[in-house]
Amino acid sequence: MKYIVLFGPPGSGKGTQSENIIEKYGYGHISTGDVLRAEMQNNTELGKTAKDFIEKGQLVPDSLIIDMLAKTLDGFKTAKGIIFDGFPRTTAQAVALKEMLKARGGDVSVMINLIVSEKELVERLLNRGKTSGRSDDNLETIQKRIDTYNNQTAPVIDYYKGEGKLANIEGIGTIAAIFEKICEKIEAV
Ligand code: B4P
Repeated sequence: MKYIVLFGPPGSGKGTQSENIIEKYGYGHISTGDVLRAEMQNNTELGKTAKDFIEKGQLVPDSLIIDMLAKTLDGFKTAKGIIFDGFPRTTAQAVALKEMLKARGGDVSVMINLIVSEKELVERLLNRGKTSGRSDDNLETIQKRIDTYNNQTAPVIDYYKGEGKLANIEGIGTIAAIFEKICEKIEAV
């Protein structure tokens, strides 16, 4: 089974490109952001806790995310591949993912890192905010999310570089052109 980590700052196109990957390859999809938003919508205990962090542009604590991911992963035993969208977001999450996959006899196949300038990220997210209804798509929270990414999430790049799994992709251009580059990386592993 291929395990693909789709990585990048907020607004880099992880969710957008995940949809294309699912359509072309039929892979299972785990988006920690989508799962958290569903929990928030259903007003569960996890959702209530997550809301406080998400609205401040902060990460939800590792222990909650890792638990949630382990449960979701069990639902994909027969998939040809799995895309991790928005996970891992800390080095501790990356280490936990390695352990979870090892227990299943697997490992991350490739980590695709979408590189997008901060100016473009802010523009995209403000634009998405006009229709998304997401409480974190406003200028103040977007800036905090980008800071959180730089401080806590960007170190994950070095982790996968060390594992020999890093594949950088320029994330600016048409969605179709970026998708083509992503496919090349997926098919190479
Ligand atoms: P996520 O749901 O993962 O969302 P994201 O990073 O904001 O967006 P993504 O990169 O998927 O952008 P998209 O494709 O939509 O996270 C939300 C929050 O949940 C986090 O801030 C955090 O608090 C919490 N969370 C999630 N996972 C966590 C974890 N593992 N640990 C702790 N906390 C966690 O693209 C954005 C916009 O750009 C769209 O409007 C799209 O149409 C547009 N776009 C995409 N590609 C484009 C292109 N090539 N050109 C022009 N526009 C493009």
